[in-house]
Amino acid sequence: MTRSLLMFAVAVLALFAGAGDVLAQDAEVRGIATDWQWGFQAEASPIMADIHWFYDVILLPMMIIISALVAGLMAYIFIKFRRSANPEPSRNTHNTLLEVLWTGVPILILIGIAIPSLRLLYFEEIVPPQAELTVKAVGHQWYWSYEYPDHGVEFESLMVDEADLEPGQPRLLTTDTQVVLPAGTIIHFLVTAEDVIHSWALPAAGVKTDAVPGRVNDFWIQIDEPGIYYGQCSELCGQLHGFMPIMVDVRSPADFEAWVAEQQAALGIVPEVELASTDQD
Ligand SMILES: [Cu+2]
Repeated sequence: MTRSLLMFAVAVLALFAGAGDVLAQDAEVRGIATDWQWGFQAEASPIMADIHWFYDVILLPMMIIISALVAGLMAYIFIKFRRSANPEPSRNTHNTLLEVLWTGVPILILIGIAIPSLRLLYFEEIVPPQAELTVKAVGHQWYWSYEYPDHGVEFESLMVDEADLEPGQPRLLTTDTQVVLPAGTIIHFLVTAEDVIHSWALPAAGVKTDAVPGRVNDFWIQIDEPGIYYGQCSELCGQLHGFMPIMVDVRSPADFEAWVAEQQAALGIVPEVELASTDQD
């Protein structure tokens, strides 16, 4: 008996070890939904870490307790006060203590949710002053374009058709150019739209912001691990709404600088640093 239990444990461990190998091979893709996924994508930013905490520690336990309490009370009532066991029903219509309790307790529960919820909203909303880089996303029917005003870089990002995908590239999520961001850096992200309302969303980073024509919304994002993160337009924006994905490529700061230089060279932009040194000569 003990031996078969041991064998079972070893088999389960081997299964997990095997799953670990698969994950290790795909380590560069971090922000994507997986088969049989429960709950949120793994957190990739301080904001998503706080969202996880709010859900796992505050909301989910409360929901479980309330659901169990209500289900338990109903089961108790069904059994205790069924017609055969309780042929003469009570004529009571008021009970002051009970009424104060069932008003007061939900108010306390809501306050208990509101305090951490507002704290989280402020944390998401207020862009830290240490933001080192500004990136602007513009929604179009039906693709995104990006601008890096600090570097003069801008480009469009269109979905890759299913027929043109390379092995390992997910369908409906892969784009021809990627939003390249430096890892571990606080980035001020601006979002707007050219035609109709879109929404720029990246689940692993816990950000989703409407892109509204004539208005600039903003948020902050900080992703610590280099890798590929996927998102989608999250506002019904027309016929091809489902075909304007977001693909973010997070690289080390040095690789990001190299990418910027590459883009600037392709666009024929002289980097500001060089201009400054020419001025000094
Ligand atoms: Cu859209």
